[in-house]
Order: sequence, then structure tokens, then C-alpha cells
Amino acid sequence: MAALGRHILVEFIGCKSETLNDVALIEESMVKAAQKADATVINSTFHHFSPFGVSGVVVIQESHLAIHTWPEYQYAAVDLFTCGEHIDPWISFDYLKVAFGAKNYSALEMGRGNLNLLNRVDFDMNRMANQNKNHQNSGMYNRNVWFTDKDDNQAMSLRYTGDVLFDKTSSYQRTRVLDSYAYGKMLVIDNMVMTTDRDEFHYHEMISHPMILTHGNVKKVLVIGGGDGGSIREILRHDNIEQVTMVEIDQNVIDASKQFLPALSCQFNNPKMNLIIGDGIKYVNEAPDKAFDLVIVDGSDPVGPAEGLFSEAFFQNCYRVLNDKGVLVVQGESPRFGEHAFVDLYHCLEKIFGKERAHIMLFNQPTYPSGIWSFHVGTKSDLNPLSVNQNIADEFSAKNDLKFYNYLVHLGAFAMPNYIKKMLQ
Ligand code: SPD
Repeated sequence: MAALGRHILVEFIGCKSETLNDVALIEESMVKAAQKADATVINSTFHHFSPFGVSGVVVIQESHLAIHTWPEYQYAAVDLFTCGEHIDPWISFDYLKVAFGAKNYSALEMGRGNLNLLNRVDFDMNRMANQNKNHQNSGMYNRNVWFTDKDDNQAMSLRYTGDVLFDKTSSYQRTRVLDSYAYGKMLVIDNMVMTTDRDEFHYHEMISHPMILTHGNVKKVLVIGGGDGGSIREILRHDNIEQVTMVEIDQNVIDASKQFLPALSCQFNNPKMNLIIGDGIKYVNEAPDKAFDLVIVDGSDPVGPAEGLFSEAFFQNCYRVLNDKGVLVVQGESPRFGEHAFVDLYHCLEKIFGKERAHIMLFNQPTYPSGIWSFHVGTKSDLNPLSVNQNIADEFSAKNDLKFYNYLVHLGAFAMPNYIKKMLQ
């Protein structure tokens, strides 16, 4: 029977009760089930009932997957609805059967939109879009598609066009570029916002200028990660710099940025660049002692391939490869969104560099969950981040037409609110 969509009504019986009451696990399984079938996930929303049970839906480009669970009966009712030739909803079915530990099941497939019963009419999207292009609020073509970066309790969402401009999965991670309405092109790795066209300058100016200007004579730099190119763009504004070695684990990140974030990826061909596609942890392990003035860790969050970038062994090696006046700057997570990683990192650098030589910069980053983010700093000498020269900092800012960094922003970044001071004690 030729039909527009395939709808499988599933009964999963004898599932594990705990699984059917775990809203995060169910959402993750449903999203994975969609991805396994090669569907494009647009959004998901899940809800836990009191005292137990979960309801939720995953909206996919090709329709939706929905569920309601009754843990007390070890039962889940699932709808798998897909349109289009290339998606097989039975792949999602097979995945969920295992994920929920179903001892028994029944499933009924229906063709939806039987083509023997339907007549096609002349519905020309392009013509109608042209007619409506001045009616921004008509809502007709404004798809309401959101990307959400979240943990179990907090989230940051950005509305985007629904188009995925770049989508590649390496053995390390999935890299995407989405087109957001408020912040332009957005680089996403494994469901976390890495950077966006319109607020990237907060992050990239702050990861580089405060400590380069404080040091005053940085020549050799090592950047771990940073494949979007934003950090090297800022680092290379400093005339003293002789060489920047960048070790990025995933070529896909560089490719995505070169294709869709040209304002960030504009310095990869700079003759001072030594770009290595490889494992930054291994590189630092093997690098000679005292080889760099500055090491910048522009990594992702401490999950997946970036987890090792938050380990003590890695920072011990960073310390070793810095020369006697060397400085380490590390992407330090958020005191609000990643409190444990934030605190642990501070204590780790405090242990390696010494109490007086571990510092934190705070800055706002609108597109990261909670909006507040940090860089952690370790200095091998008694370099005081507040000793930066005001004229030099402000002249550098003005000459380069910087959008975020200036002398007072520099000073303010090192000021810790009292609740964060307490957190760090
Ligand atoms: N949650 C985002 C953590 C920051 C990751 N690094 C971003 C790379 C920008 N160059």
C-alpha cells in the first residue's frame, strides 16, 4: 500500500520499572532511537509524572517518536511515526526494545495517508513564500525549531532555521553547524554550543589577550583544541608572537569552521601557524620541557574526547612544557552550569602552580548555559594578572578594534563574586 507515512504502534511489556521512570534515560533512548534510524532530530521534550511515569516526544524532520510509560505495570506505549523513503521506524523499535529491557512486545504498523484515498493539489511553496515574504509574522514559513544545550536541570535554547548546514560524525564526536536567528551560525559539538558568529568574540578575546598582555613578551604558543580558529585569530594579533602550534583532534571542526564561520577561521594559513591534527594530550605528553611561553587549552566540556583535558596528569605536563615565565590558560567551565568541573579545575591548578599562581577570569557568554563562563590561569612565575599596563591594554584594544576586551574588562574579569570565592574555599 502506498502511503505518506509509516506509523508503528508499539506495546513494550515486562520492561524494567526503574528504566521506565527515568526521564533522562528515556529521553536519551528515544533520541538515540531516532538517530539510529537516520532521522534528523529537531527537538525533544519529556516530562516526569508524579508519583511515576514519563511522557515525551522527539520531533524529527521526518515526523515524531512519542512515548508514555507506566513503570508500575512495567509497560510503555510507544508511537513511531516516520515519513519518507529512507527512514525505517523498525530500526528505532529494535533499539528501544533493548534499551527498555522489554521481555515482550507487540507492534502494529499502519500506513498513514493512503495514496488511494488522497488527491494531490497544486500547493507551490515557492510561489506562496514569495507572496508572503513581507509578512514576517504570518508564521507560515517560520519553523519553530530550537536547539537546546542542557544538563539534567538547566538549559540554554536558541531558535534556528531548522536547516543543518554541516553534520559530520568522527570517531570522537558529532560536529554540526546550525543557523540560529539571534546569534547567526552556531558550531555545535555533541549537543553543546561551542561558538556562534555573534558572541564568539567574548570567549576568544578573553582566552587570549588578558594573559598575553600581562606577560608582555609571548613568542611561542601552544593551543590545544580551538579548531574553529577563533583563538588563533586573536593570538595572532600580537606582533611578538613567532609561532603558534595548534593541536586539534578533529579535522571536522576545522572543516566546519572554514566552510561556515569564515570570520573565525581566517588565520589557518598564517605562516606563523603550525597546525597538527592529533591528540593534544599525547602531544603535550611528548613535547620537550620549557618549550612554550603560553599554553592555551581551548577544549570542549569535560565529556567525551575532552575529558582528559581536565585531568591532573595533563596539567602536570602543561606545566612542564612551559618555560620559567610561562602561562597556562584553560577553558574553565561555568560556576553555575558546571560547578564541580569549575571548582576541581581551580584546585588542580592551585596544586600544580601554587596558591598564589592560580587565577580565574569570569566573563559572560550569552550562548552558553547559565551565561557565565570562566578561564583558569596558572602562572609559573609571580606574574600578577592585575599588573597589566593600562595604556598598552587600551591601545591594543583600540588598534585592533576589539569588541570585548579593554583594560577595565581585564581587571574586572579577575574579580570574584563572594559566592564564587566561597565555592572555591
Ligand atoms: N560549553 C562550551 C565550552 C567551551 C568550549 N570551547 C569552545 C571553543 C571555542 N573556540
